[in-house]
Amino acid sequence: MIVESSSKKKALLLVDLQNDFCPGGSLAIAEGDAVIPIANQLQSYFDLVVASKDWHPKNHTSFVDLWPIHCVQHTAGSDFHESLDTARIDKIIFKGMDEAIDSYSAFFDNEHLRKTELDDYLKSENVTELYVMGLATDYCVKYSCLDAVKLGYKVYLIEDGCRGVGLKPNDISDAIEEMRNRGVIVIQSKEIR
Ligand code: VGL
Ligand code: ZN
Repeated sequence: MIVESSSKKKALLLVDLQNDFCPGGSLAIAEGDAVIPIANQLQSYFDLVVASKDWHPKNHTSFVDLWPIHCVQHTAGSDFHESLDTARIDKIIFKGMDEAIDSYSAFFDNEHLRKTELDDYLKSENVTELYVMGLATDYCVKYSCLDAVKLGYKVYLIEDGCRGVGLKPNDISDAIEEMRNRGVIVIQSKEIR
């Protein structure tokens, strides 16, 4: 007998739940900290919990004219939010370390030149379903979800577990629509039990 389904795992990906993206941080996202209790509450429903960290060198290219200085390696701004329960996190994925290339997705840099450990790690753990939440909806969450679909995962976006930057008024709703159009299943945290 082939017991295939029992080996398929579900993972929760917590995207960039770091101080600089929360109120008081240098790239503060409105209500960014409101998703932390959701992250804490959901972790026990998953076989694996993975968290990404935006992890920039201090001379990162994105600080030149795109973003304020944020998530510099080994600074308080790049730490996880203090209320985040980190005890169940199985793996931390660092991204954005190349001075010259930004990395919104937790899987690849923005030029798709380098892969992080995330895909190999999830595949080695037989993860087939990836549930994604975090910061920011219209950047790192979106690109992580789109890459995950391309890499063959069944991808769920936990909508209320995300907050966005919203440089333009429609950016957040457009991001959700784009994810949905590319096969991401949009759900609410209360549907996970
Ligand atoms: C992010 C802008 C710059 C994100 C990271 O985590 O969504 N956004 N760096
Ligand atoms: Zn960044």
